Amino acid sequence: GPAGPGRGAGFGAGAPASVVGLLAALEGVGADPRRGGYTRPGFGREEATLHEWFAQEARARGLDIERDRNGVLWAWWDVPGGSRSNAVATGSHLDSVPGGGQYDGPLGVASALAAVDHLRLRGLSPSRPLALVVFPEEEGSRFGVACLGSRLLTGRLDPAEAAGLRDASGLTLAEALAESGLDARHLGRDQAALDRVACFVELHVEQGRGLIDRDAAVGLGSSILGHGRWKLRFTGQGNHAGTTLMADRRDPLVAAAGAVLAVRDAALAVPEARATVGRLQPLPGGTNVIASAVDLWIDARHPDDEVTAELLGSIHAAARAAAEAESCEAELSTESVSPTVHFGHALTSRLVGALGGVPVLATGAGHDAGVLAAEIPTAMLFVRNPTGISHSPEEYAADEDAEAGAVALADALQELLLV
Ligand code: HGY
Ligand code: MN
Ligand code: MN
Ligand code: MN
Repeated sequence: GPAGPGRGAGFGAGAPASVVGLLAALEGVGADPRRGGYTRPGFGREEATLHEWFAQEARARGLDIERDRNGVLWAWWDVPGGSRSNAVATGSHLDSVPGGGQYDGPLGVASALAAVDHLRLRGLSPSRPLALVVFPEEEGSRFGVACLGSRLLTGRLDPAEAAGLRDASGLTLAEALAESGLDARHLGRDQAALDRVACFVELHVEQGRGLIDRDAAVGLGSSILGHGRWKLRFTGQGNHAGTTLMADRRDPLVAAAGAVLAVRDAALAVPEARATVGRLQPLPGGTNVIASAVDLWIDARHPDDEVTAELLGSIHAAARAAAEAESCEAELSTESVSPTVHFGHALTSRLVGALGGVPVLATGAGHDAGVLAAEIPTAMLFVRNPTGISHSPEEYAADEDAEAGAVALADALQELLLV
């Protein structure tokens, strides 16, 4: 059978690794001196460093590491002499948004490693295998598609289209994969990988105030808010800032400014809707240059996917009007859309029991668990974030809550592994 507890970071002999100790090992990787926080784009060299850290911690626990054709990492605690089927899986991601927090993603991965230590110390000998899973590029910060790794694994994205996705520097996904020894021609739905897994649990730092309001350290997820991303490109006439009279201008940045306010107003008009422009890129971006084009990206979310579609309709109409007012053009394209997900009641209610009755709450953030939910019974565990802030260096989980989360994950996995 697998070796005893490994020698992971923050790890005394015979004690489970502390989640905080494991996270400390990632400290500094992708640290962002300009904005604070961490910038850890998916795929490519940066994420390979993070995945190598995970592989070392997994091997230190005697887990058998494999990387599938889409770059998803699987670390197996096999049943001695058993096959890799009917497995319980748990995990999350290690990439981040630009200037992101320390917990979004890594907390789920570190807690999975610590949960293995807890289960070993409890003397658990599972009757079915456990797989720790790390999904690449969950944030879609590099290639624009949210949950890119889990979408590729489940075939939710055409592999040829994916291979051609480019990051801001022009690097294609195919080139990024090649940097870490993967071949883009093998991308695509991996039925064999999916067939081995019977259920999936993702632990994640809460990215809202639900657990603060309930005064609870840990909770389970009920649903994931549907969300999508669209790109708006405004084109006008690039020109000289000094020689071009105001009346002679076709300034796409002025049109884009109108669109940003229209996005906010459209969401305000629809109860429960959220819409954000967090990224706007004037081209060429010179102080004394009237932009020739402007790209901006919209993140819009609503519990009802049809309402989200209508919301985008009104945003598109407003963008065209803003463009017309400046004699510019506007073009909208879809980057990725994720429908609202309601987690299966059976698995979640079983875990509510196993955890002694924790709150069950909705999340407004997307997760790989949301993509997998279309394939297998899936549940989410949330750990309190006393700031309620995420996708920001201010994202936080208190040490004792992080450790409580790992214990809760161990309890959930024990419940599932012993049948
Ligand atoms: O964008 C999201 O909702 C997730 O944090 N990736
Ligand atoms: Mn995130
Ligand atoms: Mn996340
Ligand atoms: Mn000049």
